[in-house]
Amino acid sequence: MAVKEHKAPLDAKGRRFGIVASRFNEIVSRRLVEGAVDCFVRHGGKETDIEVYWVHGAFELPFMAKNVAQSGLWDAVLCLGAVVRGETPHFDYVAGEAARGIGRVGLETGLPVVFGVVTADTMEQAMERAGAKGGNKGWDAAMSAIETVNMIGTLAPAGRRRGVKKARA
Ligand code: INI
Repeated sequence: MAVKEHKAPLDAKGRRFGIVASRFNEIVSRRLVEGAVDCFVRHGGKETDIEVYWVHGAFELPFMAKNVAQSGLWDAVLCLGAVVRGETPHFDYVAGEAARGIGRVGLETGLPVVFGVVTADTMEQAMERAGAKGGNKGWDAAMSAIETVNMIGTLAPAGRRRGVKKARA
């Protein structure tokens, strides 16, 4: 096949990530943050190039993520939290708004803004998805951010992409 494919290097060296995490179900969120930082460092990033902004709950993630993205300080923003159905009569609203809002922030700001929110039926399930062995959604979110940031780097300058001729000097 002659089609050119792009695969981004999974290298976090020199990158800066802002994490927005929710204090609601903090026991889960903390483990997600740890997973994300672990992934970032294992791929060449430095702990001093990652900072965490805590908000009340998952519903507040998109709002804070937008502000963090617009600060110009970060290459990507990770949104981490946990919404547990068993304890949340309005589970669908909180989880739905968080997912929709986080997606929108990425599109509006042009920065990779990744969804690392665990949605689970029980606290036990949520903890499993924030674990060390059986997978950690914070780790996955960091992987996705590293890959997306580096994929952006594979693009040609905007002028060339759109077929716009370079202005003569
Ligand atoms: N926020 C969460 O992050 N997880 C939850 O499980 C949850 N529950 O159970 O309600 C939750 N609620 C708070 C919500 O995110 C907002 O902070 C709150 O409604 C104020 O806007």
